[in-house]
Amino acid sequence: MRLLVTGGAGFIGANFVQQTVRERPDVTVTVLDALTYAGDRASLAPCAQDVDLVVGDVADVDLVDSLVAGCDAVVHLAAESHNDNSLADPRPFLRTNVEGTFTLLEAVRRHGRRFHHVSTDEVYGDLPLEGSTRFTESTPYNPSSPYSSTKAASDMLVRAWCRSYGVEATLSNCSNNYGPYQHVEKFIPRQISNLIDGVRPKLYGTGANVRDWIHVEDHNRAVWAILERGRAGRTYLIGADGEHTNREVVEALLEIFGHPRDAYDLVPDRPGHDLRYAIDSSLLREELGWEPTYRDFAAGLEATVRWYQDNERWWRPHKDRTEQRYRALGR
Ligand code: NAD
Ligand code: TDX
Repeated sequence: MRLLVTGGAGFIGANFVQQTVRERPDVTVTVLDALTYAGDRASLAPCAQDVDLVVGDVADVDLVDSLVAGCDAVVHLAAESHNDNSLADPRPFLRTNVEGTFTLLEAVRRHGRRFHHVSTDEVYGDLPLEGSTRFTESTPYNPSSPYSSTKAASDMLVRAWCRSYGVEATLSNCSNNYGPYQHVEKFIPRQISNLIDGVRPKLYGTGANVRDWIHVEDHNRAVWAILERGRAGRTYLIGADGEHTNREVVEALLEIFGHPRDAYDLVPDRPGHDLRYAIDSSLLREELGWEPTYRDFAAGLEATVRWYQDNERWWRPHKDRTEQRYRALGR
């Protein structure tokens, strides 16, 4: 199989490509990535010999057409992915997430290729902090931020291209990922790199918001299960029952570093901050037999801390600029 992976130099994409090269020698991988501030060639270093990296934009019609023509299937991960950035400047989110997905859909329609669209649980909005309701495939869309609204728009395009043009596409909406190669702007790597630098972790608001954490390798195994065995036109929710308040995550990190559990700072909240996400992944488990392998969040977190300690050369070049941006936001 000749696979085109968009966004393959980002966090989830680089893990997906590395895993694919390791576990599936029959698959040839081409990556299309614009290498924005979030993409890093170094994330593909362990498999650089086996992967063709094309530096370019998913909204570039001619480039996308020629790459799609030369592949059997596309896994689409390229996106502007950070909520805080989307609040500061939404424009790139429209271009990459909406126009980029449209450009890919038109190309797979022309060439009759299989398409998998990687999306987020944030398209469903948020859930109350109290209670045990969870998102399912039939929860109505209700996005809150510029980021999640552009992801919701891209999901709608995929659904419409399936129904109206018969494009053979699947969608997945996953909860918060953690693991190696995640940009230091995101919650867990920001706090780990702060702790390595002797800086106290920063919690938005009161730290009571809940996220449903899944290890990036479990997400990527689910994407492969859907690519191989998922039904065209279907949406699958991906989640590993990993709900924790942000405060609990920071306390666990402080414990790993041997600091008092309350050695964090509360900083001004994110505008429109979604309260709680939680995924019901029964469909994926029952229909495709997927199960997470990282069941112990504390152990997964500790392994992630070790990775950041051992790979400072990978994240250090991004740290100062990221913290400058947060300082400007007062966070
Ligand atoms: P990321 O920001 O780490 O990586 C995004 C990649 O896309 C980068 O390599 C970047 O260079 C590339 N890119 C951006 N704009 C591009 C463009 N116009 N053309 C080509 N490449 C471009 O993001 P991530 O966390 O790896 O997320 C990957 C996908 O998974 C996104 O679609 C995101 O919405 C989705 N997702 C992420 C999470 C999460 O917790 N991180 C959870 C669910 C879904
Ligand atoms: O310094 C921080 N302190 C803090 O309390 C940062 C950066 C974040 N937070 C909070 C905000 C969220 O409640 O931590 C939680 C996680 O924040 P992010 O890492 O920014 O993730 P989130 O906004 O939940 O979105 C993530 O999950 C869904 C990804 O960035 C998206 O791409 C994905 O779609």
